[in-house]
This record gives sequence, structure tokens and C-alpha cells, in this order.
Amino acid sequence: MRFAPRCDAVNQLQNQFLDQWIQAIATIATPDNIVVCDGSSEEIGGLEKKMVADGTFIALNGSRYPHSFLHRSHPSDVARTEQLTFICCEKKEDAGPTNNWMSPAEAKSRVWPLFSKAMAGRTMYVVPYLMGPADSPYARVGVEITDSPYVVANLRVMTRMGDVALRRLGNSSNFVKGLHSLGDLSPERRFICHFPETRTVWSIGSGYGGNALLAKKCHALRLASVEAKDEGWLAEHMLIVGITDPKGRTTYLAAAFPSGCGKTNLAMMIPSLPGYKVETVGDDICWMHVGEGGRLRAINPEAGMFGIAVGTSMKTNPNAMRAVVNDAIFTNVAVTPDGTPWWEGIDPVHPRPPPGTIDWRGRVVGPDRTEPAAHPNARYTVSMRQCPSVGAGLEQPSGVPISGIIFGGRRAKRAPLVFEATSFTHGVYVGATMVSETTAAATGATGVPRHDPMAMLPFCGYNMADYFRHWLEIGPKLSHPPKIFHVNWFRQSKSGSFLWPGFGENIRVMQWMIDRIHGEADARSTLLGHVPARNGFNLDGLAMGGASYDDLFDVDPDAWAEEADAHLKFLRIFGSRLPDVLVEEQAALVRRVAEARASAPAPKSSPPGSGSTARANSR
Ligand code: OXD
Ligand code: MN
Repeated sequence: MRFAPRCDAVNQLQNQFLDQWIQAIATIATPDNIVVCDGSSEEIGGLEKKMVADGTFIALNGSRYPHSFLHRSHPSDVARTEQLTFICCEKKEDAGPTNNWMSPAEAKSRVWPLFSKAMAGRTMYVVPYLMGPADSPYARVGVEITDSPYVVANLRVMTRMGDVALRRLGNSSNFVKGLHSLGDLSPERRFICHFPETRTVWSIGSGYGGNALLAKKCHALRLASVEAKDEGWLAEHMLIVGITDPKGRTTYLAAAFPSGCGKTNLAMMIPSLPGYKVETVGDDICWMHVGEGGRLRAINPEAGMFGIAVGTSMKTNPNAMRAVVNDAIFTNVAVTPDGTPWWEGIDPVHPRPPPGTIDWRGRVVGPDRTEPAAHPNARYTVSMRQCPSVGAGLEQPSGVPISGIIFGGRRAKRAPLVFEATSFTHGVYVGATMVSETTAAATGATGVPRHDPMAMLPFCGYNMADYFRHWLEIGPKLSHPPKIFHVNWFRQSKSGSFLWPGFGENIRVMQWMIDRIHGEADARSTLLGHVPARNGFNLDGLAMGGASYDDLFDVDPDAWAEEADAHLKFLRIFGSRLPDVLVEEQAALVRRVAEARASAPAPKSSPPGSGSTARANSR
């Protein structure tokens, strides 16, 4: 039998709750050593050396990518595994029909034993972290125990980690307890279990970011969404961006897109229109409170980005490219013979990797190879502070005021480029009935349309019917509610090309939204809500390859009749727990569809036609 070492550093913590928990875990997991991380550069330097020595990290070209590393994961451990992710609350109905549920008792008998001796021969790292700016009343503390030094290195970038978090915690028992072990990395023994009632996470069998960096999806979304419901705030899968327009006004918006649909690109877009400036506050997670003056105030709880590399280039996201040239961790990218990271789309002029490139699995890419060299979900981890467009909002303790909320899906058809909800309640309906095509960020088939309400399907830690109700209850608390919009950068022509150029041109859509927020832009009413008026949307100087205003904004009543049926079918899965008002909104949509059908001129407007914008991963 192995005995866990006592951790002297823990005794110095003077937090009996943390001390007891660490000792309890060590007794079960039997690590060889325990290290309580302070977040210092000496500490991370030592860990990096160790990881380079044992092959966990490969140092990249030190002059082109100083202090940057490549990590190759196990080939079966490359994305979030939603089917192995569980909400372990006492009552199944509190997890709701969109979550996998496991009772706490079952988790104790099925998952807990997997931690037994799981850290034997390994070091157990105790990683205190703070979500949110150090001085923010909205910031929260968590502690992740992990046996993965790769996780420690990532958490150091993604959160405010180490002493800063311990100082904030003091003697309190108020912290999220995350326990993570790589286990044997077998998908057969992989579980990501969330216990909202005890603010605990158990994750075993995966080193992948979304499964293993417990501060991120597990704490800042799944557990925080439950806390937010109980306490009257919102924890959302949203970017936060500030846009200063030529009039000198800065307007902050939060935007929910499913994983891999371009949140990072929008958060740090370089606007194509003169006179506009973008300030990046967050690229993935947003915590919003009802602040003074009845406005939503948003903080980004994270300090770094865990972005999708594939498709990122100087053309699609120059700010991300500039952010990752030093102090970055790359996961599952390819590497060129001179030690620089490479991925599909990095250089639109040279789509093939240079000769001698090594793929994400460590194999040389031959000249006839058709398979991608980087994994489609290859990632970079980098501090938000390295992003050239980062703004002071990132460190603003009270957050930034949110004037607009955007919901966005990836839809080849049906959803127009942008529309505005007619009220806060209608906006909640629009978010609740969002549909988007799946991407490589989660395992499983890609390109399959699915309902992903508010981009929170994989991240809401409780019954989504209650989540919708919570959103509906926030509205009346706001004397300045945000306007709510829906966007779709991904609409395609009949020939399968994107109709909208996306990226920096998205500022044109933001321009219309901002002008709407300030009561200045014209709109046309449709069965979905308001779309830009024909002469109220800025297409000046835009090469759209023959696509027109109608192609972008056409709303086909026949297609939306089918959509409305699909909305109802989806909403019905929540049974009597669903707020009635959402069913009423669906009935109102059906009525508007019928009116539009009755008044539709014959023949119908032409379907999206000949646009020829090049394909890209996310826009
Ligand atoms: C992410 C995701 O990593 O949503 O942000 O999967
Ligand atoms: Mn995400």
C-alpha cells in the first residue's frame, strides 16, 4: 500500500478547508509528491523544463516563437466529449432533458473508484485560480487538483493563478473544488462529472482542454450557470467586445456562438470600415450582472484564450496571429522543419504544408497526403494580454456595460445575415430556439444542425427550461435592457459558397446594430424581426461576387413554417417546466409566417444566388 506524502506547503496555506480537501484527495489518489502552485515564473520554468525532458512539450523555434511549446495529445483525446459529460445533481429533472445525468450516488460508486491510486508515480498539483479581475466583486475562486503539468501550464495562462487566488480565498470555504486526473486516458474510463450542489467537479481520463481545464467550461459555465441562476446573474458562452465608432461612442456587445463558429475572430476583428476600432474584452465566456442604473455589466472571467488554430491567418484574424508569436502553447498543430507551428489555413497563398512538416500525430507529411496535417480542433493557448486589441475592460472590476446581445448560429440556409428581436422576451425566444451546425470542437459528426440554445447546450449546468425562465426574469430587472440580435455569417448560395465575406466586413453588421442601439438605423419588419432596410445597410465598396441584399436578407415563409414546427418540437422536450411565454412566442411566429405567406407576391423572390465568397473555417 502506498501512503500519500503530507503536503507541508498546504499547512502554510492556513485554510483548513483547502488543507483537509487536499489531504483527503492525496489519501485516495496516492501521488508521489504534492505541489501547491504559486503561479511564479520560476515555478512554470521548472515545469516546462520537465515537460520538454519527458516529451510532453516540444520547444518551438526560439527565435520565431520565443518561449512557446507544442503539445501532442493522445489521438483519442482531441475534443470535448459531450457524451461523457454529466450533471450529477440529486434529481434528474434538475439536470433536464438536454444534459446527461448521473446521480451523486452512482458517481460515487462508478467514477470515484477510478481516482483510487490514479496519481501513483505522479505529482499532484494543487492549482488555486481566480476567475475574473483580482479586485472584482464578481470574481470567484476555484482550486483544481490535477496530475497533468500540461493542465497547470494552461491554467497559468487561462486564469489568474496561484498566490493571487489564495489571497482572495483567505480562510473561506467558498471555492469550487475541481479534481482532475489523466487516469489511463481511455475513453472507456473517461468521465466529466459536475456536482452543482457541492460545487465540485470530477474529471478523469482526458487531458483535453474543455475536459481538463476545469476552470473553463466546468466551473465558469456549468457550475457558474447554476450559481448565476440562484443569485440573479448570467454565466454565458459569449465573447465581449467594445466598438468605438466614428462618432467616438464605445458600445459593448456580448455574443453567443457555438464552439468553433468564430467568437474569437469577432472578438478581435480588424474592422474594414474606416473610423471603427475594436476593443477585445473576452472571447469565450461572459459573466453578466445587473449593475447600477439597470444595465447588464459584463466581466470576462478568463485571462487567456484557448482558441482554434485551424483557419486562423493574417487574413482571417491578424490580432490572434500577432498574439501567438511568443509565450504560447500549441496543441495538436503540425510543425515545420524549422520548428514553427503550422495548420490548415495559416497561409491562404500556400495551402500545403512545407516539405518535411510533421503532422499533429508526429508523422512526416508526404507529398501526396490529403489528410489534414493539423487536427481540425488544434488549439493555441495564449494570454489575453498579448492580443493587440485587448482593452482596459479586461481588468475592469465592475465590468463593461452591455448594450447589445448577439446570438449566432452556423446555418447554410434560412437564417438571414442579421435580424433584431422585437423585445427582450422575443430575444430570449430567438436565443432559446437557435440552431447551429456541429463543429470539430466536440467529438462526433460535424456539420449536423442541432438546437443549441444560446450556444449553451453543452454548458448549461441545469434544466434549460429553468435557464430560459431565468433569462426571462432578468429582463424586467433591467431599466436599460440590451437590444437582442441574431446573426448568421454562414449563409450559402446554391453553389455552396458563402454569401457574406465575414471577418473584418462583419463591422458592417455591427455598424447597423450599433446604430439601431442608438436609434439611428432604418429597419424593415419581417416575420423574424427587424432586418436592415434596403437602403439602410452599408454595402458600399463591398465585393460580394454577385450576391445581393435580397440574398442576404431574404426570409422564406415556407422554410420558416418548417423552422417554427421544429422550434415547437424542441421546446416540447421540456414539458410543463417550459415557461408559457416561449410557447406563446412560437405561436406568434406561426401567425407571422401565415401572414407572410398570405401576402407573399408570386413568383417568390429568387433564392440566394450566385455569391462566390471563398470558403473558410469560421468567420
Ligand atoms: C471551447 C469550446 O473550447 O467551446 O471554447 O469548445
Ligand atoms: Mn467555447
